[in-house]
Amino acid sequence: GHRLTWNRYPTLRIIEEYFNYVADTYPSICKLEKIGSSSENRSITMVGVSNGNPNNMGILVLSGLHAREWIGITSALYILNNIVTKFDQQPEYIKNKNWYFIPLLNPDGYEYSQTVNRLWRKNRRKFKRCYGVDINRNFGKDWAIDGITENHECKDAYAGPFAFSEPESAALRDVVTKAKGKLDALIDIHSYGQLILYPWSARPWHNPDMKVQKNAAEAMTQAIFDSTKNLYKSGETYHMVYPATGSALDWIYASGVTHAFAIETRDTGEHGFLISPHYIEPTGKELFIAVKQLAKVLGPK
Ligand code: 0X9
Ligand code: ZN
Repeated sequence: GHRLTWNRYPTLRIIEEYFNYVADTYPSICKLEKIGSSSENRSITMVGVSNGNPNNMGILVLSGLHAREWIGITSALYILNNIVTKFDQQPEYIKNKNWYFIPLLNPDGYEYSQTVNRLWRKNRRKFKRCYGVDINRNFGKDWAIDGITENHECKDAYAGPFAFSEPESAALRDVVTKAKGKLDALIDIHSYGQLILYPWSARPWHNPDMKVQKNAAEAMTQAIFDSTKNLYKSGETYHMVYPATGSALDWIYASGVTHAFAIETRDTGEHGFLISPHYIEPTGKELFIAVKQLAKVLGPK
């Protein structure tokens, strides 16, 4: 069994227990892979979900880069749970995909946010004066190009000493590199703002696939609105949010994943990171609607 419920935010232990549960209970479609170890030596886990069809396209569902964004992590778990436990009832465009779920890339930060400082954002790398690198500034596309995030280990958006200096970003890099050519889409789930974002994050100009992404993002916001009447907006990260260097989104897109999105979940700021567990289920539901819409847009290869 497992103790994951949608009534409260899970502890790290409950998340790990849940990973083992799905792998043990659905062995014909689910596989766990340890993709790395954090600086405090916790496992970073990927759950692969596939029916083994050799023509499947690949979708990476990522979350928990930022420790305090708990509702993003539960949303990824909600999507995973719905696909796996109701696999036979899913439409063909869901079943015929290779799903790569990494619901918690930053286990050290999450544990620290759960037990010590609710608003912790970074990992827990120890430096001389302070702790932590912002994993979503540590990737090797436009790393630290603003020249601000460098060399400030006490800042909340510290980019790290060099690109991929952190075990969490290096683990994700290796997964994407290894899956090369088999990954077609990324959803990197964050909170908050109700936004569906596409590259670039660090540059003010359009990326070459912007029209394709814009259409898919608008289909996702429309699908959410149609079934929940909740409003998400879409656009390029740089313009919709603020410039963000070295993001996972930009690096994964630049490495060949055309349909690359970051989603900022509920809410729009009323409770922000401190959103009540009452919203775990409705937020999970609308994220699942977005992911289903994307899988539908991708179609079969
Ligand atoms: O600052 C960030 O990394 C993101 N916002 S957050 O509040 N979740 O920290 C920027 C928006 C998302 N952009 C990318 N993922 N590139
Ligand atoms: Zn975030």
